[in-house]
Amino acid sequence: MSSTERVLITGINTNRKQYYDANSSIEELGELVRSVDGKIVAKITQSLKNPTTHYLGKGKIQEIIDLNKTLKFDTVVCNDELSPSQQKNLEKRLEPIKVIDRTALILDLFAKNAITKEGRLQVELAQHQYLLPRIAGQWSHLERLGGGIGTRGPGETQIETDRRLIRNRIKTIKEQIEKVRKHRQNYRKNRNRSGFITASLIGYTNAGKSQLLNVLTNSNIKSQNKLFSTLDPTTRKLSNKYNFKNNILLSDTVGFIDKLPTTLIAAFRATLEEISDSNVIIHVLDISDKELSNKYETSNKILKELGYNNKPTLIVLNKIDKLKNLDENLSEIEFHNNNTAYISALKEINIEEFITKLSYITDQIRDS
Ligand SMILES: Nc1nc2c(ncn2[C@@H]2O[C@H](COP(=O)(O)OP(=O)(O)OP(=O)(O)O)[C@@H](O)[C@H]2O)c(=O)[nH]1
Ligand SMILES: [Mg+2]
Repeated sequence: MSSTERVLITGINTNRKQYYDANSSIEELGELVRSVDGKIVAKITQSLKNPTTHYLGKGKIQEIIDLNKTLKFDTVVCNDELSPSQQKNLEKRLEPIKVIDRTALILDLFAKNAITKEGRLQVELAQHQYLLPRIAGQWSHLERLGGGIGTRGPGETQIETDRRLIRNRIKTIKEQIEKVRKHRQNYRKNRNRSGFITASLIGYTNAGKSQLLNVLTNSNIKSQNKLFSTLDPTTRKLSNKYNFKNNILLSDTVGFIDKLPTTLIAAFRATLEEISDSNVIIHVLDISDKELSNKYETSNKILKELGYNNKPTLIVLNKIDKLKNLDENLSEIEFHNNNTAYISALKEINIEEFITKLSYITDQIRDS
């Protein structure tokens, strides 16, 4: 997405039990659009029991077409992953406006932020896997030439050729990622042999994981008010100034989000294994976020899906500098005092207390 791209964001409220209410979810979609530098010009939501064959209802689609006459947007972004046919149907109605779904937007953001070769490979894999079932739609112009005898042949052949090329590319990328993965595994084995305890910083995107890593390890990783700033894992030794008894390595890695595309989780396995091999999980949360408890639940759900939910965990409630009092935002969640630290990574408040609580956990690991 380019910085001049004008975007209408849209979503449906299905009234089913969801981690987010529709409004917060659409606001987050807005954050995703801003993170790829798109300019939001309008927002439209609809209450529907289920998405239609066009994702939105007829009336809403007409509303969008009418709105476009004055607002002139280039792109409509939908807040769910569209099925290939929903995507095609909606595109046909809205032509020439481009239609993209939440998954494609997240993939775009990942592509923008991937720096290392490993990161790029993983994003490319996820992109191809997303594209494969959707490739037919891209040849729909041939169908519109009239369809039937004569047009079907070349179109189908081209689709098959495209699919074969994508499948080949997927195979090559998977082999390359597997090499990186083996290399990482060996590296971690050596590290564990040399007696390090390892801790992974995990949590919702934008919670302050990288900021905390920077403070604790005296580093300078990019930390910014955009979603998915970090894609590639970074591992550093805890700074000496903390006088920590145990040798500890901290890893920062990719953040979580509601409705995280499954293609991305699968593609980022090599990166996420950094978490699976660590002894401790440091779950970072933004205490000032009004969606705190939903985001906590979402992150826990993803951890569980990945199978990393039974590790010793320290909960970090970050950004306390933004609150007037500590109880302000905690009504819905109960945290155990022993494994919870209230800090500000940015203002470096209560870092010592955090270190004490982390020592408590690492001592137990050492002694077990
Ligand atoms: N006020 C305040 N802002 C903070 C604090 N910690 C981090 N931030 C800000 O929150 C934003 C996100 O911080 P990051 O460290 O990039 O967050 P992250 O969890 O690494 O995010 P991703 O890499 O995108 O998953 C940045 O603008 C930080 O400056 C804090 O303690 N207080
Ligand atoms: Mg980060």
